[in-house]
Amino acid sequence: NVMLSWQRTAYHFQPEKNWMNDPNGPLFHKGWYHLFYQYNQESAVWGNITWGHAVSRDLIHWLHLPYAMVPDQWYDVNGVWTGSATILPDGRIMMLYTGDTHDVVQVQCLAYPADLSDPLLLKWVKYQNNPVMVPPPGIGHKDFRDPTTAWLSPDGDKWRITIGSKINTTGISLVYETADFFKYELLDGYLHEVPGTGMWECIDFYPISLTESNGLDTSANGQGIKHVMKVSLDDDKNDYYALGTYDPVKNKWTPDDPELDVGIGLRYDYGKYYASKTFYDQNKKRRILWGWIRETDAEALDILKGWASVQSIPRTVVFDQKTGSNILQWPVEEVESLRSDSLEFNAKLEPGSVVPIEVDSGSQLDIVASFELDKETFEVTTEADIGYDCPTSGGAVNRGMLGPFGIVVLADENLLELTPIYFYIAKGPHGKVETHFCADELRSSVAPDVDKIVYGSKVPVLDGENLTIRSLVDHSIVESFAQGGRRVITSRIYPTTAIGGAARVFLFNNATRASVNASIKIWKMSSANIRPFPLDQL
Ligand code: DQQ
Repeated sequence: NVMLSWQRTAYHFQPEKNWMNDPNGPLFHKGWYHLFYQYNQESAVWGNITWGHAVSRDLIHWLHLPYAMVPDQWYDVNGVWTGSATILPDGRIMMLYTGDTHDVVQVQCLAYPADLSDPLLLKWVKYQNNPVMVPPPGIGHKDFRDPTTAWLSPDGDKWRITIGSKINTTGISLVYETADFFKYELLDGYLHEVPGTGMWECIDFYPISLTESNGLDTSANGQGIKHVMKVSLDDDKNDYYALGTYDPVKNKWTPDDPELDVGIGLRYDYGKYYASKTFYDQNKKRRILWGWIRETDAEALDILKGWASVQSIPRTVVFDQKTGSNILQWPVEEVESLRSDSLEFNAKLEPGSVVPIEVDSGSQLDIVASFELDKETFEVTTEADIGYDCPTSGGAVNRGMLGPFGIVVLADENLLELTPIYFYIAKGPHGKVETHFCADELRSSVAPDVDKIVYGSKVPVLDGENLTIRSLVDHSIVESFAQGGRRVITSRIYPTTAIGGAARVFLFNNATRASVNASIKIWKMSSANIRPFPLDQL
């Protein structure tokens, strides 16, 4: 067990023990950020789902609080499942969540704080007439869950929410309208549907500004606004999103690009990341995204180590005005308060080079790296080899003309364990030069029974842009952002020797032809202060 204890993260949110999954009902209230989460009080596997609760002033340092809700009513005794908060104009907070009933039916329930003047919102009241929504005709009793934050209907006197479901293998989003959060009416039709995508879990639906860098309240709509729709696909356990337009009169959302429709196109994260949820932070006028980072080892190992899962560092979400076709995700600025002792390094990386960088706490780092093809290489980009796909192209050992090159993190001195995060430039099927962003976990651990996969996707790169990576390294988690957050890959890895002070960082260029000018800046990251609730307060 000692061998596994160092896997715990230093600045990612984790309960002290046991199982955690989806983030629930994030909100800002009276100076505190609140995070609720799916939690098993009893063990390190999924079950007995309760709402864990923690608060923070800055989204980085946390105070654990007593459970917000436990499965103690007929309508949620099989689990207090995922839900979302809505803050009403008069300051009231409405929390809608899914209850799994005593006879295993998914129903929607309402809860609210007992005392709004309490900044910690310690006590939650379940509405006496719960459930407030039950599966409508034609919807499976086990296919009706995860209500969203509400937004105002066009006439402004009612609220709408959407809930994921499926009909056969078509993923659908049902929309309900309510005036008071107690009584709900199912609207005709679906907000959206996509054949073949299966059950839609944890839908998120929110406006995004095309011109401003601030976030928008969930009810915003009109000129200069698009709507993001995100679904968590139960069938493949990934979070997919698409940009589109919301017509509140027709109650329809239409994707900008039908070929990149929700569930078949872009992902929030090409690594391990699921059941995510945004909220509008009225404190700093930004939209913040939370996501659940799952384990990728055997369940028996989770039981052995006594805990499972981590929450991502919260990310701000904005529209990418440069490409116009994706969002940008970026770690909240507060995470930079953990930075210290920076070092900078520049090097020309010739084909086949691996350059060690001297860091003394390689398991807790914030890394920013930038790569530029050397001028004479740039001239031959049109000769790049054809065809590349991170997951199937063999990882960082597979050499091509113009890739891979990038950084290596959580590596031991002898490179027995290492996780390369890299770019690879290749021509696509139509001869166009494309850039791929990958994370190679094939050699991330010598341990058996852990997933060893190469993750990644193509990333848009505009003329004149360098290739950039930001990686947050935290013991067994690496969150990597390419091109300012156009693509993200979260790695959940299990090194056994590349741990603590022994973890190293390298720059590498494994291309056969490209010379790359690299510059890297690395900060040491302090541990966040994540404290238990003081017992004398109970
Ligand atoms: N997790 C919850 C469900 C949700 C799923 C149950 C997604 O409400 O659909 O723990 O991970």
